[in-house]
Amino acid sequence: MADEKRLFLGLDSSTQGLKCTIIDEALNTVYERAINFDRDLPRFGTKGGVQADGLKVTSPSLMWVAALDLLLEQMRADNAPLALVRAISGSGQQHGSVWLNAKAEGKLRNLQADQPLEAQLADIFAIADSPVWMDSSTGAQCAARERALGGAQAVADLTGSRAYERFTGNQIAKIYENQPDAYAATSHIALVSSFIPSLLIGGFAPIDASDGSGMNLMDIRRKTWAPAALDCTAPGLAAKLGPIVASHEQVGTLHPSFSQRYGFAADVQVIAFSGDNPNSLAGLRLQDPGDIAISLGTSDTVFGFLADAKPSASEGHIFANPVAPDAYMAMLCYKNGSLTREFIRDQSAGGSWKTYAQLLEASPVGNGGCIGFYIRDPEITPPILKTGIWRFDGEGKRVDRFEPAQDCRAVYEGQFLSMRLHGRNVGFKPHRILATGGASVDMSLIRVMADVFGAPVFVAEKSDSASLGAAYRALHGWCCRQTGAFVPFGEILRTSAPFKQVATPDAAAHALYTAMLERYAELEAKVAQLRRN
Ligand code: XUL
Repeated sequence: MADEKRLFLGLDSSTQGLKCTIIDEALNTVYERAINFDRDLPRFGTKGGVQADGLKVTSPSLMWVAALDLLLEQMRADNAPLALVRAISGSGQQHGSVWLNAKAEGKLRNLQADQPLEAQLADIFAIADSPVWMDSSTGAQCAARERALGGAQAVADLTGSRAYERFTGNQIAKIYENQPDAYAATSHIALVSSFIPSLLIGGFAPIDASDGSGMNLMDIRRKTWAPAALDCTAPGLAAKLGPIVASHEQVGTLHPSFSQRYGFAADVQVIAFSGDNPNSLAGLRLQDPGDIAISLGTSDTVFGFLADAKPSASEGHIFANPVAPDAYMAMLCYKNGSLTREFIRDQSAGGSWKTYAQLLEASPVGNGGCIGFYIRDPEITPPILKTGIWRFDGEGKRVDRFEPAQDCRAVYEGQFLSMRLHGRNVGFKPHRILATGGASVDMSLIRVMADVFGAPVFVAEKSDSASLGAAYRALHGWCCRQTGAFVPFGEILRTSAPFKQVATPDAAAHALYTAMLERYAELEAKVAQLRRN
């Protein structure tokens, strides 16, 4: 058995679906499969994987259980090499919370191989719908918790971020206030990233430090729950949250029912799962503070490796680093990502990306000074709750309309100018950008990215860095376990192929964007003011 192939499985539970990637020790992908919640599990009635009701956005918790059943069935039907999997890790959409009742622990422990998980676990939830990261309904709790903890900067210094609506501590405070009975009936609060491994190990898996950083509850330097943050949230919270572990740690062994039902080996290690953005940092192999990644998806995120943490009350997040326990990562998150780009494509380019690219090509770099803010969903960076479109001409005068080409260019340029502006404030000094996510195949978008930042852009061969990063982390955690000591993540990556460069910045275009940046900042501040109206 010693020379038998060893495989590592990464699962990615994103907003829209569940995906798996299996790699070998040389980091080759040997199997992939994905399911989409809306398409493959229509009985849960989600749109984009969620149920939205104004500022409140949730997903049915049981849908994630059903998704795991379905994905595993499909893997079995494909004859995926499950028997060779040595370790599993995973990604979850960040911040979402799963509320488990008193029955949950026993039901998880006693999982049976002859039934799907969904049939066994339908009644383990104290709250059926999990608040997810798109929820912005906790403004009152954010304000109250910031007051209790000494202000926004104090919360950022303690937890890595000021209080954000989607961060789990604020969500928990809201549930405690509005549904005290449900709170009392909750034995355990999991993140999406600790819930999926809980299903796998048949018990409550701990939260990892990197995803734990997205809760406004963890002391970002000590990587333990911050007592003051717990105290101003809800009573008895520490017991409901359980411990925090480093991201490379093993959280348990795969429950025997999975071996019986799907043919996994008997001793598969389950390594702590983490958030999708931390896993993307692993999947994109960011190890140098000059590297940043821009992930273009439903939400756009910008993140990079940082040696030290300088949390800011005005923008961005500092998380514990998922592959280097003493380091950090910084991240900016935008809610108006692909859906907003698609909205302008539909409005101004007849629904065609090809027409969009032609319109972009035909319009001048810098858009003749026209700048637009397209807030289709309440924005996170900078915080703008009031949705709307604000267009300014070259003189800074607000106008009602742009030409279609101006709208197309204004969306792309505005998104990257914002990332450059706010990225500078969290300490990014990019020499190299890795683009990832669905929209990273759009070369006209990538061109604008390279020119705005004045840095070359690379793409990973595969655009799903969260799932791949989870598989890398399964291998990493397994290696740490095998050697009995922390193994630097770079050693795991030694055999990885270099990323492909897809854009070189144009110096003249970059100079133009640099000149435009301060005007962009002023207009953005003006638009952000409207939040108070
Ligand atoms: C990050 C965030 C989103 C989700 C998307 O803070 O809220 O990027 O992680 O899954």
